[in-house]
Amino acid sequence: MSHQLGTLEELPLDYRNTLTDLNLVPLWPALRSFLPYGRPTRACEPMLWRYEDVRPLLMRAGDLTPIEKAERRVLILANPSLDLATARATPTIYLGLQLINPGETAPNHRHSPSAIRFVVEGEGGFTMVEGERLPMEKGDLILTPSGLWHEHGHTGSGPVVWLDALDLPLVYSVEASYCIEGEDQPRNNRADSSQATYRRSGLQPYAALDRPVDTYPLRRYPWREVKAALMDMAGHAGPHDVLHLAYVNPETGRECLPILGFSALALRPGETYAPKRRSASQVLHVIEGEGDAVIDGIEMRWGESSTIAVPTHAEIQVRNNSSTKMAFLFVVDDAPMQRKLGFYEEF
Ligand code: 1HN
Repeated sequence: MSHQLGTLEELPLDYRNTLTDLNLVPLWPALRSFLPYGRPTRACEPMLWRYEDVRPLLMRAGDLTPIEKAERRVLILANPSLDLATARATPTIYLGLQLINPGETAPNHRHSPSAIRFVVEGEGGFTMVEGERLPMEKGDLILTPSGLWHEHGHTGSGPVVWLDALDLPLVYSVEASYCIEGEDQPRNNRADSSQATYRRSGLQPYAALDRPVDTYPLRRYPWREVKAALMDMAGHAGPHDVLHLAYVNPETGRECLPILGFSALALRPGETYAPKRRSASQVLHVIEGEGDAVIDGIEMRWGESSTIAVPTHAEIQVRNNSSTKMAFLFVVDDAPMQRKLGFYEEF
């Protein structure tokens, strides 16, 4: 039963002062705010960034700041409800839009947070991860897991932009975030594993059966393949089936990174996606299409390359406004962490 709990002010001042002197705090005045009934207290509010607002400023950063002075030329998508300086889109998810111009390189390093890149525009960009060259085409998902060397380059023409998502807020909050710089990685001209050894789902190199599971066997998920899989699914699904595919480790069938999870969602013309409330916080990034969303009562209009932050436990409705075209969204969430820790829920 919900009793009215005692407040700090009810306690004698000398008692409170003695507690403070001894670094002690009474729980009961704060208990309800630590454990509110039914739903968590959330500082995080829904937030939308439109690419047409960010792009000119990112291009200007390209003129203002040479890559050598930036290492990573990024504008962070910071949710103002979470304090801009803490670089969070949601409590666990860092987001940034990164620009690399032709001929530029972002030097080799590795760090404790895990990152992904989701390509927004341009051709000729690539990320090297532990010697594997991963080409970047619009919509491709590239993994740079915790502890793995990674550097970026651009051998094409015109700007290349991608969305970075990192579990940095979580790793930083447990005071475990750090980085090591390294020499350039040796170049090899082999095709990456998305084109060679892990080309089709359900198949893996035979030799992999006799060695321990590879934590990160596939580090690039080409959008061409993901889109084809969603369209094949649409062709066989009932009209009310949700077209939602998870990016997984092909050897385990489970999420491809430990903390953040990634998935792709297709909305048919006119379709509204109104999933159950989830305990995970999320980010929705528009790959193609346009529409509206209502997130915890906040209405927003999204278009190509818009990015939306969704708090934990949010009520969400996302609608494809086109009567003729499909819309495609890339989803980042912290459900893998919550599942591992045993508190992931849908309501
Ligand atoms: C990082 O390593 C990259 O490698 C981008 O491109 C953004 C933000 C915070 C910490 C590390 C990159 C990052 C980052």
